[in-house]
Amino acid sequence: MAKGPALPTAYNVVILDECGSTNDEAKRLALLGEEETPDGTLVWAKSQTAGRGRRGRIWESAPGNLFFSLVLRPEVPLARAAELGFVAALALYDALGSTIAPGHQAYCKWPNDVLLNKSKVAGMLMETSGATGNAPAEWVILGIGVNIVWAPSDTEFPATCLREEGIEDVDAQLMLEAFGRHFLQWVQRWLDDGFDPIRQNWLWRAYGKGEMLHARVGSNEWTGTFTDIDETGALRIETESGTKTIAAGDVLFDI
Ligand code: BT5
Repeated sequence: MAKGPALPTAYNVVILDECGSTNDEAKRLALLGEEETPDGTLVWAKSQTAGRGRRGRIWESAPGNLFFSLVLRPEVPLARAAELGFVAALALYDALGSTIAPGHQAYCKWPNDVLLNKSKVAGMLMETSGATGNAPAEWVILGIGVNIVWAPSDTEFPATCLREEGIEDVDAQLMLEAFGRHFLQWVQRWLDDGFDPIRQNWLWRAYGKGEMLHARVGSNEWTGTFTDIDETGALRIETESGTKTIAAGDVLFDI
């Protein structure tokens, strides 16, 4: 039998040879309830045939890349669930830093992408159960894709993979193991000290701080200087007509 990933026991790992979307599989399991699918259930698929991005977009998924979804059951109001995206982005950043040789530059890009040498190497899709207000989330699913061996060439924001950057000795399993370790550390920091240290650490690794960006929300677009993220993780930009705070959207840079 092939050896599974060496992940801390906090994870309950489900390995699939193939699935449509690991987020859909994780959601199906989450709905079975906490006993069957506890906090920390991690669905890893070796290949994914219907990978999804945010807002119904497609996540192009080639075998050899990493696709997994974590089922989390944090005891925080649903409104704070978005903070977990920043926690996971820090873990991904550190997973890259701890597996690849020096000489590459990683960044966090708002809201939850991770860049390698200025191109998108990882994306994240977070989905939550429907409760609102101060009720705790029933479940939060964090779906993560990391391009290891292949990246699309026709994306609006440039994409890359480890192989394209000349990194040959890191595969999907090694990246998953590194993520698993770092995520536990960052989650603990979040549980102990709240969002502020996460926010500050994320900002320190952020792509394009102090630069002009274009933020798109539906059919609206704002241009301004990226100055900050607020205490909820919303993007802050300085536009000609003042400060604009954007809770969800897409950003493009001129740099
Ligand atoms: C994301 O969406 O970046 C979220 C990606 C989440 C993928 C994981 S894989 C495991 C889990 N199961 C799933 O079904 N999904 C999650 P967004 O920010 O909306 O970016 C999507 C856009 O990125 C697309 O419209 C393309 O322009 C571009 N794109 C598509 N595939 C890509 C890839 N492999 N690498 C880089 N960019 C890609």
